[in-house]
Amino acid sequence: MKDKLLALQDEALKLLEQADSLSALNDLRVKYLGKKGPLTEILRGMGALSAEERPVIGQVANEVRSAIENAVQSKQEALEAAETQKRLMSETIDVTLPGRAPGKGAVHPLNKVIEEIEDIFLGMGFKVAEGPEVEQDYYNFEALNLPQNHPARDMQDSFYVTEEILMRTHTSPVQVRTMESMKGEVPVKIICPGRVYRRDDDDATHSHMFTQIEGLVIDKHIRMSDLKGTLLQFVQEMFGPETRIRMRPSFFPFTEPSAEVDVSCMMCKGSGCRVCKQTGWLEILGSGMVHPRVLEMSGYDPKVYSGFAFGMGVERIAMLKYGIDDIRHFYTNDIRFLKQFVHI
Ligand code: 2U9
Repeated sequence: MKDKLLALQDEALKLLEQADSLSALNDLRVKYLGKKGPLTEILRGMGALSAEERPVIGQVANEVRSAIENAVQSKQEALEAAETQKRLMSETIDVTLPGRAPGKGAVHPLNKVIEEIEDIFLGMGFKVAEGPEVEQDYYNFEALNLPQNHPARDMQDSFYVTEEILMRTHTSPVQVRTMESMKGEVPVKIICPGRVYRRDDDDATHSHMFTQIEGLVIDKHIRMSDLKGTLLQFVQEMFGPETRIRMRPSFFPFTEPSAEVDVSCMMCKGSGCRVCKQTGWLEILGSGMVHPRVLEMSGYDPKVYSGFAFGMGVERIAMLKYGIDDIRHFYTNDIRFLKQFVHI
């Protein structure tokens, strides 16, 4: 029986040595050490042995089992190491290959111009205020001296949501809300950037949605010269120190007196060109002294306080500054258009 066991050991160790994969190794393990294997069978048959033989054979059987188990274990480690080595070899990466750069995003040209305008006014002590795009009729019209049936409401055909709610037609309601929340405190010195909506037919220079920046200053002794000085400072920072402005009388229901503000053409410096239609001037701002009724309605006594206000269309300014010929470029997100403004 001892010889049988030793022969079994020799056979198993030889086959184990030749095993060339983990699955072949597992098959051998099951074959020699499994419940149905020859070793188990021999151990089961030990009951038939004499009392002297049993411990001797038992010990040999255990030694054979250990030898086979050890051989399986070391072969398994060797095969696993070989497999890891093979995988590492096939997975080598070339660290000298140039990397793939991820595409970089950039700020939209319209947002760049908004930020530029905000920075100029922040430098003059203004704060930025924002408000809802879906607005109440009161804040959009009523509080700005545009009562029901006022003819000026026809000037700005609007998108109504209900009879009382509409898409704001200008950012002026933000100023009204700010005045209301300041409860008569001064100074009010804010600019209000944001999207506005008007029922216009879209073309190269008109859009039913566009971006405005409006400003409002209220304090004691605010005069037209404060308005003019503020806007001159703004256009010189925006378009260059040689830029001039001129004011022409105009009308807005919320300002009195009102003025259109022209800037000297930044293309030809005022000598006349295609952009300024040979006039030397470009119309870019509306402005005026806040109407006493507007001050009063939002809690400021017009006998004590006065203020100025102005408004501009951001797309128009961006178009002039960068020579963009169609307002719709700002909204269609054509990557060929947007890429031209990555480095401005
Ligand atoms: C309050 C009081 C007064 C805001 C003003 C303008 C003149 C103006 C236009 C410029 C081009 C709009 O984008 S545009 O079409 N804006 O001409 N806006 S004064 O006046 C206000 C606002 C709020 C409480």
